[in-house]
Amino acid sequence: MNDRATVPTLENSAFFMPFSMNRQFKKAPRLIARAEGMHYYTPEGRKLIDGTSGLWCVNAGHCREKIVKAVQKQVAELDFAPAFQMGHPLAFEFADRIAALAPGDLKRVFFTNSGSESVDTALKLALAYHRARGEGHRIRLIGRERGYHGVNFGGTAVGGVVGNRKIFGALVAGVDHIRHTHDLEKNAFSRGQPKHGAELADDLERLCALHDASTIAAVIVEPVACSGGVLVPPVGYLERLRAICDKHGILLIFDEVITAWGRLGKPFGAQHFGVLPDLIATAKGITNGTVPMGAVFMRERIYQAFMTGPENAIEMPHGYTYSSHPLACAAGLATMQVYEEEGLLTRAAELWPYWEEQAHALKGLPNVIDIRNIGLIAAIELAPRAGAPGMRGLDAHTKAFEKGAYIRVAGDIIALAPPLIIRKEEIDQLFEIVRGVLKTTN
Ligand code: PXG
Ligand code: PLP
Repeated sequence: MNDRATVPTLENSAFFMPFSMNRQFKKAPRLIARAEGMHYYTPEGRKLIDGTSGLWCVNAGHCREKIVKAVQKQVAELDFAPAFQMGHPLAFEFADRIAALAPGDLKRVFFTNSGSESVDTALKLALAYHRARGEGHRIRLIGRERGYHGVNFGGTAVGGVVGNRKIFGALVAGVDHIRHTHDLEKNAFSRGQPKHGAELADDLERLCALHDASTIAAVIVEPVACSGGVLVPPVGYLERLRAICDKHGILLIFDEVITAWGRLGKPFGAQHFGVLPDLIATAKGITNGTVPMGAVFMRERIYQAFMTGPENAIEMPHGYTYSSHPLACAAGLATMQVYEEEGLLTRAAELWPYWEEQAHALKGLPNVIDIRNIGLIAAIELAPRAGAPGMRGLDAHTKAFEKGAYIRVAGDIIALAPPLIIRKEEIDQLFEIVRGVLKTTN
């Protein structure tokens, strides 16, 4: 036996890292050991500004005392409680607390443990809702090109990032996609919502004509497609999608796993855009990323459609062992308290103009072909290297880590979405590092 087989090292570690370049990483790891507020710290103690809120989830900043304490207290008091045919008080309290923040009559809440589970739950609710009302012929689910809806089968199927789909077979039957909204020729360097492209929503009419609208159960879109490269919806686009869904009796699902919990300056993206969907999938910032949790919000008529049979029947044969986990509910309640006390769910609206200015000041740096922004999100799109798409983005990611910033890249697109507690000086620092990265990335 050689030493490598018996002595575990990072390079031969058992850990199959998710969405990662395993072999490359294990040879040259980028480890994080500790976090506080706006920053991560490496094991050697190097400080990194967190430019993407972990994975778009740590909206109140890291290791917030109130949330830490709430989780510590909860784990010692009630570690786990079954949620099927049983309950614990925090689950009801937390559902009511977040329902109060939700738009319109999206006041009923189904708990999950992640964005992927929220998406698949929303899709199942949509199908079951139509069936409960005698429209079981509505079996199709429509996503959008470049959309990201997590990694479970339903979400992968409605998702539109080719690389995330192509190796997983036929996925789910009855799925189709509308066109994405990215159009650099017309909309490059837009500030906020781009002007051109509302008519791209009419692509849904094409699918209604092709499949017949009566076969379509739901359309799912991210109000802002974040993972797929920060694609901001054109002015009027979401309104038009809503109108087409209404015309044909199709449910509209907003996947707000990233856009909810203050990212666009309102609790939910739907409130920022003034468009009311029928279901909203959330996760991430719901617990500030501390304990895994997701939640699906639905309109009253959807909930009521399930409350019609005999009272001694299970209305929704769906749920997870860890739905409404006590630690997640405790973390979530403390998170909402921090959001409220510090005004974080509306802070992105205040920072927006400054954030926008600093982001667009990068125009003119080498290889920058677009800069776009909305709420406390910005993307810098780089021209791909000839024959090596994604490599320039990867270099930028590594260089940023060396220069003191943690950022995400999607191919050659740098995505920034820092914790909502960020101060103006820290916005300057973050963009200064990105500027240095762009100047030295050829
Ligand atoms: N829907 C949307 C819109 C998301 O952004 C999911 C569903 C899935 O959530 P879970 O919790 O199952 O991962 C997401 C997740 C990135 C990045 O850097 C984005 C996500 C996850 C990891 C990385 O773009 N989004
Ligand atoms: N697989 C098996 C064998 C199970 O017993 C369960 C849950 O009881 C699951 C999968 C689903 O796990 P979860 O509820 O954590 O999603």
